[in-house]
Amino acid sequence: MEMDFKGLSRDKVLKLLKRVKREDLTYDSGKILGSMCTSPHPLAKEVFCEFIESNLGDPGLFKGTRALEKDVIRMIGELLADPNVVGHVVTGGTEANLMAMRAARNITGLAEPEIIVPRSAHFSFKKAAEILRLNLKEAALGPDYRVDVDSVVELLSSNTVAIVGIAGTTELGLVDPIPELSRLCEDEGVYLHVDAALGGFIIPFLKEAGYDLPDFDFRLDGVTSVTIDPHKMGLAPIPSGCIVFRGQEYLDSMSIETPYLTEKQQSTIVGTRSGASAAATWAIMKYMGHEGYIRVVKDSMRITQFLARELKRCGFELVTEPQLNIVAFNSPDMSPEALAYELELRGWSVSISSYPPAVRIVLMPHIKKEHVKAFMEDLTGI
Ligand code: 0PR
Repeated sequence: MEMDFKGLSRDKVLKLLKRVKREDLTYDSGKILGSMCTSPHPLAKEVFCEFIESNLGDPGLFKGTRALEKDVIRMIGELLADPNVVGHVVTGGTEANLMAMRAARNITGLAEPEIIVPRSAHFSFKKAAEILRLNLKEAALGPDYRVDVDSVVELLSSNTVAIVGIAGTTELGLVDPIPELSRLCEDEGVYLHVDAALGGFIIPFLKEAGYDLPDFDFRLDGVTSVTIDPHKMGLAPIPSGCIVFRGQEYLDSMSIETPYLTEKQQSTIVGTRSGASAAATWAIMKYMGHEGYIRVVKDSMRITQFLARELKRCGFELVTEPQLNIVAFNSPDMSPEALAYELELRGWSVSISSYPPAVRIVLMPHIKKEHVKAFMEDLTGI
């Protein structure tokens, strides 16, 4: 559609949009089974609109919002066992991982920097490697699809600027052996970044609820930085990711002078950036409290276990027992692609994992038991 010379009426614009929006899937329908995002909480949406004009790229103009961002980072730090962390509310896990790799590279200042990431790492590390000119080395996974620490040791060299561990892998939702990686990084004096984009708003609350999960955060002395995304299980609106570092020197290592702005240094990749996300994230964290998030993650795990049990009962094979809220499975007589295609014809949007190939279901809070039952009916029908 071209832009008209004379503007349309408000009603006309909204009517046109309504028609287009019908083509979008909605989380409420329960049909989105392959997404790590979900409907933001209504309070978070309200606060987001309230702060819509706030720009954290020029924080001196928005001192209130800047204070909210600092509060969010402190709350995230407390969740990750170090309230003194420094960091920012950024656009999501990709920008957070990019900032971590940039800090690791800058602080070591090596001429031919290399990073070691698990084979299961999110593709944002490939973007980081390309943009920052890092040599990316992929560590093998063990038979349990978690990173094989021996393989990390083999790849380690005098050019290594960072090792990455994942707390909640994108495809299978598994937690790497972060305590072992932390010991290794302490011994070798190497930067350890933990990508907890998914797991960061899940693992601490499941642990509080009594689940047995490994440490992945600043309790471990070797951990230097953590990515954690409120716009996944944190129920915040997109875009909201957080990057936190153990000390100010990491932010300083990548700060750029911004002479004519109200704050003279900037470490984020993005310049003009949403203050609305920081405010909405603040609001939802204060509103939910530990108790609220514990309820959300326990509910998601209950639905995850229900789906896993149903799949096994109906003869499907799970790739692994789910550790967080992702179930990956295969049918004994159909490829994941063929199955995903048949499911799509019935309105279900699932995704397919690459290693190993399987149908992958992410059980976010918009997926209720009745959706899983309806899904199982269609699946067994196929
Ligand atoms: N780290 C991990 C472990 C991730 O899983 C993801 C995203 C990122 C980093 C990057 O985060 P941003 O996408 O916020 O930059 N994982 C999901 C994925 O790629 C993102 C996603 C969300 C995909 C919703 C689809 C979707 O509908 O699968």
